[in-house]
Amino acid sequence: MNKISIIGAGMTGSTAAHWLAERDVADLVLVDVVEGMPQGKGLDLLEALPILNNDVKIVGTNDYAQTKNSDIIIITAGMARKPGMSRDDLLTVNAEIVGKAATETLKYSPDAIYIVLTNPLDTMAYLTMKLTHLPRERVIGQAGILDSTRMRAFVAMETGVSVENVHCYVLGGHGDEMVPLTRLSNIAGVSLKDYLSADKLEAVVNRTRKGGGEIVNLLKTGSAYYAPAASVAHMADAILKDRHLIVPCAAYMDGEYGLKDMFFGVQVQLGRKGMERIIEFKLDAEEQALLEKSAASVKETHEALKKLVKI
Ligand code: TXD
Repeated sequence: MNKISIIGAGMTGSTAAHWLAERDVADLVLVDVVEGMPQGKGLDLLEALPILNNDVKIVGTNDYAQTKNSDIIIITAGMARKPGMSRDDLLTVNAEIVGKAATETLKYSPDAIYIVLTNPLDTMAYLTMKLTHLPRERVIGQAGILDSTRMRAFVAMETGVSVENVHCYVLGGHGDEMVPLTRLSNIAGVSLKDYLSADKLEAVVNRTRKGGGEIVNLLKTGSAYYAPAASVAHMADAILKDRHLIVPCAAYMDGEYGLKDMFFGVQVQLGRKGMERIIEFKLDAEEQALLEKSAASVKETHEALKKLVKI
């Protein structure tokens, strides 16, 4: 059986375990610093499995040794955003937590593929790759699937069309400057630009960009976790089943779209080796300019990190 270890058994980590247990693809280990909590959540989830007719093993622990020989390490450890807090405010505190999670797990699972969720996402994925010295195929950030599924949900709500017919692509950094590609996004092959009025399209784009904040403001304590966790489960499933699935994820840029030495949301193909390749869209000048603006803001956070940590 495959093995996935999830570091951080908070809302997103434990919900990812829930979605993954339902998919029946791997044994699961939940790791957290809080004593008893990952054990309790793991046991609770395990006790649900007879109802699902599912024999995966689920363990909660405070001990990294239990993550030994994981195929995938998912990092969700860290602080969530509070109302009024930007993702970048989280940088200092989360860099320390993610750095430890990455280096500790690598000792026990030198062959694992890393999926990072902790915010600021692009920069935490960058930190993970720099600290572990893994090739870029094996460190991926989760953000684009989430931003795109949110956009798909909003378009489906707006048009009354099935979500199955709605295909949306959100590239760029996981922040307010993310780039929902309205020309390339489509409903059953018809560009959103042709399907929706300019006003409605703008409203969908704005709501997508602020999708995380909308949930934060409603919840008041903590941030979104159902859709983020479903997104990471989708990635892990595609990797373990070697599906060669093309989805937007944060990947290490080595010249794509003219960007270098940074993590950024692009279309990637996921398979058993991790990030198998990056697929570049042919962007028009306006789209490329938006992407570059988003890249500049991600780079700024990367630079802030480099002042804090020697990488
Ligand atoms: O799409 C995305 N990338 C995101 C990212 C979507 C949702 C959440 N996103 C980010 O993930 C969020 O901004 C945070 O940075 C993390 C975790 O969010 P979550 O909502 O799950 O926060 P919780 O519920 O507070 O859980 C965090 C857990 C909590 O149980 C802590 O005890 C634990 O992390 N934690 C640690 N675990 C292991 N090791 C260490 N050092 C540690 N420190 C805290």
